[in-house]
This record gives sequence, C-alpha cells and structure tokens, in this order.
Amino acid sequence: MVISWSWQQYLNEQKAEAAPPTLFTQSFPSRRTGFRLGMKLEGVDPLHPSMFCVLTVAEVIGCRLRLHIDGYSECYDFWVNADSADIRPYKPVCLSVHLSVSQGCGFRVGMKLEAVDRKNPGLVCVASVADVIDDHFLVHFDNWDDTYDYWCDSSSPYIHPVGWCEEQGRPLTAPQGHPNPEGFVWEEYLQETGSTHSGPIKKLPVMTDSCLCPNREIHTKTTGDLPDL
Ligand code: MLY
Repeated sequence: MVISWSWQQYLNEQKAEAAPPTLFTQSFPSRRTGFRLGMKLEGVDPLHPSMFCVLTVAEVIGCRLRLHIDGYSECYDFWVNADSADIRPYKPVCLSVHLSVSQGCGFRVGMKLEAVDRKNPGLVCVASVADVIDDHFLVHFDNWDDTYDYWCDSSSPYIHPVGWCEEQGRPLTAPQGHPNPEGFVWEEYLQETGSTHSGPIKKLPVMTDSCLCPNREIHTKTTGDLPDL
C-alpha cells in the first residue's frame, strides 16, 4: 500500500497552523490573463539574471505562466506571475531607446546603492547601476565580476539606498579588495570613485552612446558566446 504525504497529517505532527488563504493577496490561480500558448516575449533568465532571453509561453494556469527559453531544453522552463517585473514585451531597440529617455526610472548608470547578492543572499553589498533600459537597471557589485549581476526594477526587494545597512544595523559587504572592509565609509568611497548615490532624478538623462547601444545581452541559441547551460 502506498501511503501518500498529507498536509493535514504534517500540520498535526508539527503542531503548526497553515497560513490562511486570506493572507495571500494574489488571487492565484483564478485571475485571467491574456497570455496564450506560443506567444513570444523577453524576460530575465532566472539562472543568469544579468541576461534577457527570448521566451515562449509554454503553459498558462490562472495568472501563472510557464516560460520556455527559446533554443534551450525544457528543463530550463520557469514559472512567473503574469505581472512579473522580469518579463516584458518584445520591442524594437529604437523604441526601447526612446522609452529609456522618456520614462527613465531615475536610476542612472554609475549610481551607487546597497544590494543583496542573489547568489549569496545573506550579503548586502556595495553595488552600482551598470546599465538602464526603460524602468529596469542592471545591478553590478563593485570590483566583482559580472556573474553576480542582475536586472531589476525599482520595486525589487533586493535593493536599498546608500546608508540602509547602517540604519538597519546590518553589515555591509565592501567592494572586493577594499583596503579596510570593516571600516568602509560610503562618503569616502563616493568621493574616491567620483560617483553619486541613487536618488530622485532631477532632469531627464542626456542621450549618450550607451543609450543608443544598450549593453543588453539577449541570449538565443544563435548568438556566439553563450553561457554553459
Ligand atoms: N565566497 C564567495 C563570496 C562572493 C561574494 C560576491 N558578492 C559580494 C558579489 C566568493 O568569494 O566567491
């Protein structure tokens, strides 16, 4: 006889209560979405969050979407909510450049912030904005290689303004190779690096070469140097 695992039995054993459905603000999985099988879109690859990839909707359940990374095995498919900030419609580059100027998120390349290292989620570290596209920006950890980078938007729970760690009484991981990591002081570092911290945007960004050629990697099977998946 096969004894199947049961929630009720587990809760009894653990003498625990289940978090009640009313606490979950998302009406999963009943909310309808206009996404249909086969539709194409762009999105952040969860295993390589510094890269956007070409995606196809492979399954839709309520507000949840299973997305397939074009050209890769189904084992890399992943689920997201239809309103996830990590997916976006396909847009021609010129349109995206236009939007990055007119609807900037306020974050500008070079601004400093404190960000969670998603590969080592216990660490909040000194980071910089390395690229901006529309309302998304690329978080880069100072003096680390770009394998830790990730795209996010301003609503991300992983990012904090300069001074957040101090305010919260939490340790801040200094840039790699910093001469005095324990005694890291933001003001000194900002002065040394000639950078600003992230704050409200005062005027629209000026169009620069990097706006015209956004350093965005789209990975598809046909591009040259792909990460090993
Ligand atoms: N033990 C790891 C920690 C890397 C942390 C990188 N972050 C701060 C971007 C290592 O040394 O590889």
